[in-house]
This record gives sequence, C-alpha cells and structure tokens, in this order.
Amino acid sequence: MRNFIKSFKKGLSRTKDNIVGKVRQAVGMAAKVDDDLLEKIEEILIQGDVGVSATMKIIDNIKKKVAHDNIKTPDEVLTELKSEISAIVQTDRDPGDLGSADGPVIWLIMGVNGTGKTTSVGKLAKYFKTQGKKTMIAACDTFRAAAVDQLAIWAERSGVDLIRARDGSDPAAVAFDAATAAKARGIDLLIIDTAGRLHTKAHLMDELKKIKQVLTKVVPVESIRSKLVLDGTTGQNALSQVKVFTDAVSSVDGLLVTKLDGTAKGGVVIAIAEEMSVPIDFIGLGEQVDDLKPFDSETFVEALFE
Ligand SMILES: Nc1nc2c(ncn2[C@@H]2O[C@H](COP(=O)(O)OP(=O)(O)OP(=O)(O)O)[C@@H](O)[C@H]2O)c(=O)[nH]1
Ligand SMILES: [Mg+2]
Repeated sequence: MRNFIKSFKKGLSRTKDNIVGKVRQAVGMAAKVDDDLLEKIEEILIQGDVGVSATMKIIDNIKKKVAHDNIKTPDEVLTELKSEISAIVQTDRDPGDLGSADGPVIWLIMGVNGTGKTTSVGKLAKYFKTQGKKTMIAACDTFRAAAVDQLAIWAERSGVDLIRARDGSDPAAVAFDAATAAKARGIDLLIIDTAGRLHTKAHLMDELKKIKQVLTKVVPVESIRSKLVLDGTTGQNALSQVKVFTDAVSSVDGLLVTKLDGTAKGGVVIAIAEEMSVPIDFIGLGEQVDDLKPFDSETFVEALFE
C-alpha cells in the first residue's frame, strides 16, 4: 500500500506543484478570502487543465460556503478545494474486477496514435497476471510491423501468451483467432492491442466496430469491454476523443489515462471525472511495467494534497 501511494505521489508530482502548490502559495499570501483570491485559484485550476466545468463547480461551491460563513480563512479554502476535488473524482469501483462472466473477458484497447496503447497492454497483462488471472494478449495492430515485435517483448516481460498476426492480415481476423484461442485455453482475460487511429478517420473507426462485432461470434457481448487510452498530456483534447470513440463502438467502458508523470496538467483527470460518464480505470504514472496503476480516487487526492 505504501508503494502504491508512493507511485501516485511520484507520478503526479508535477501536477501537484502546478495546481495544489500554486493554490497553497496564493492562500499563503492572502490576508483574507476575497474575490482576488478566488479568481487566482480559478486561473490556476483552468491552467492546470481541470476544465471549465469542474473549475466553475469548485469555485461556485467555495463562494457559497464563503457567503454562508462556512469558510472564513484562506487556509479553509485549501481544505475545501481538497474536498471538492474528492467529491468530483470519487469512485469505489474496482477496475481490476473482471466480473463473473463465463469464458474470457476481452478488453479491446483503442485510441489515437501514440497514446500508450501497446505499452499499456503489456503493463495490464502483468497487472492481471499478478492478480492471479490467466491472461493473454493479442496484437491486432497490423499496420505497423514493429508493433507486433514491441508487444512480443512485453509478452515476454509479463510472462503471458501472445497471439500475433502475420503482417498485413486483417485485424478482425486476428481478433477472432485470439478470442477463439483464449476460449479454448480457459483464459480469464484477453487484452487486444489495436492500431492507433485518428478519431476523425471514419473507415478506421469502422474497423473497430468490425473487430467488436467479430468478437461477439466467440463471446457474449457483455464480455467485451472497450477501453480507450488517452494521453494525459494532451489536455482537453482527450475529452473530445471520448465522445468520438464512444460513438464508434457504441460504448466505451473505461479509460486509461497515460503519461501523467510527464505533465503538470494532470488536472485533466478531474475534468474527465466531471464531464465524462466513462470511468477512469487505470492511470499511467511512468514507463516501467509496474507504472500503470488502477485508478484509486482517494490515493489520487492524497497524492495531490499531502
Ligand atoms: N512517461 C510515460 N510514458 C508512457 C506512458 N505510457 C506510455 N508511455 C510512452 O509513450 C510512448 C508510446 O507508447 P505506445 O504504447 O507505443 O503507444 P501506442 O498508443 O501503442 O502507439 P501507436 O501504436 O503508434 O498508436 C512510449 O514511449 C511509451 O513508453 C506513461 O504512463 N508514462
Ligand atoms: Mg501501439
């Protein structure tokens, strides 16, 4: 548990400095709670990619408490900020819970180019294997020859089987083979890597639909979970990707927000929690195999405020 908190703290340190660090500074310099202080905090939140909607909600709630005399000192503003953020990101969902479906659960990993899909597949495989799940991965990125090799290295590192495509083969056909193999081998979780695709390219989005449809020939549709990988450094852009991918595959069940260690704008996690109805399953806090962590809202808030 200590290590868990430690990796959240390390991975989110730039965001902490940029958001909570700056608010703490502003609060420290303020003699009283006034419009100037609240405007300053609003600016810090927006600039930290917390998003307009979550920022407005937070500031409005603080203002109400100030008006009702529930907040009197600048220090209390910081305490209130913490509880407002907690309320927004709060979840008691266990992203590692695969449910009790018969046969393999399939995670279809998708996203725009370079968001961290392939490395996340490798990290997830290690995570679920450690949880005692029989895990298998499949390389359905048939566009880039190097993608399959990249995944093969991760498979070896994580000690899981890999179903690989021959170059140029149809990704839906590979997905079908992988699902069939997973079922035959009594696999608990099959994680499918797909090629990066711009959400504006309709034919590539159709391909995802086709992969999903083919999978339903092997497992019930409830066993197929569409997971969208978002690059945490791309800020508000990430939010629009959720909408388009959701339309393409009819629903996205969960998000993986990567590269939070590389950004001061991890406030995007708060923006996503506020504006999107899709939950965050895992967050990427580094490049090592253990750096993809199940999103734990309490630990997230602690890491920012401790
Ligand atoms: N620092 C950091 N780097 C990450 C994280 N997740 C992924 N990366 C890096 O991001 C780069 C791209 O990762 P990939 O997994 O290849 O991305 P992809 O989405 O599969 O890319 P395409 O298949 O080309 O669309 C790699 O250098 C990864 O190491 C993270 O959480 N933190
Ligand atoms: Mg890839």
